[in-house]
Amino acid sequence: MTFDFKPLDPNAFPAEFRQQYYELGYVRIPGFINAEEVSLIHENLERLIRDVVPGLPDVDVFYEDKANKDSIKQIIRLYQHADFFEQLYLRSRFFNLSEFLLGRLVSGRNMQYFNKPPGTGKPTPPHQDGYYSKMTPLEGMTMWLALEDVDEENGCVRYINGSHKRGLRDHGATGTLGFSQGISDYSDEDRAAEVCMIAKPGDLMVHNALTIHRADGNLSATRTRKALGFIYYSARAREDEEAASAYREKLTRDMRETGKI
Ligand SMILES: O=C(O)CCC(=O)C(=O)O
Repeated sequence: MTFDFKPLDPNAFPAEFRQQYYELGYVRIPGFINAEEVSLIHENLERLIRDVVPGLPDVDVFYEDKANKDSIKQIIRLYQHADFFEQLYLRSRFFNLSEFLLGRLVSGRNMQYFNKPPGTGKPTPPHQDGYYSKMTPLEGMTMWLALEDVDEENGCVRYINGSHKRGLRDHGATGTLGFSQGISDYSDEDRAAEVCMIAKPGDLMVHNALTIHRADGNLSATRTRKALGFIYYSARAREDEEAASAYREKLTRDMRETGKI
């Protein structure tokens, strides 16, 4: 079994994808990859977790409980740890879709594995990815690929329609490993406006870097909640290197001091 990495012709994507992305701040694409491709991703993840993850630095893999190696919640820079994921990220129809949606040349910024282990998977605080990125202009997106059934019980991603049109909100410290900053004044009104992205394996959600989103913890005692995140920015966007490296250093220091990594 192989993954058909061949990028699709951008003209093969329907115009509605772009329209939804611009209007709502996200587009939901059921069945973006098929069941065989999902299985292949699972196989490659299992191999990576078995063979590569034990040797990764503590800033590239986060655990809900660092004493329990089965409690992985995030693997950062996935594409740097295995050729399969590099290809999936940078030479595939995911990359191609990002250029179609942005209408510009893009470059990859990060690819991550997200899990919420059963019972212990913590909530993802409300945030805007653009706050973390320190990029200008903020022409970016995250693709969130469900690798399992995702619903209210195991922590679906919740978006606020149109929130990408209202700029960056204030963020403050959350104490959550992997999502250290969250919207400080998240209100009942915000909660009432959320839309839960129930998903099946292979479904893709693509959100704008300004779209407000969050997820609950995993309340299930048995089900995991595995997903991949693909982050792309326009090729002309630049990182404020000073701000980004000060932010990363502080983050790493805080995570070490609080025993999270
Ligand atoms: O997986 C999650 O709970 C949240 C992921 C997320 O915030 C993102 O992909 O930007």
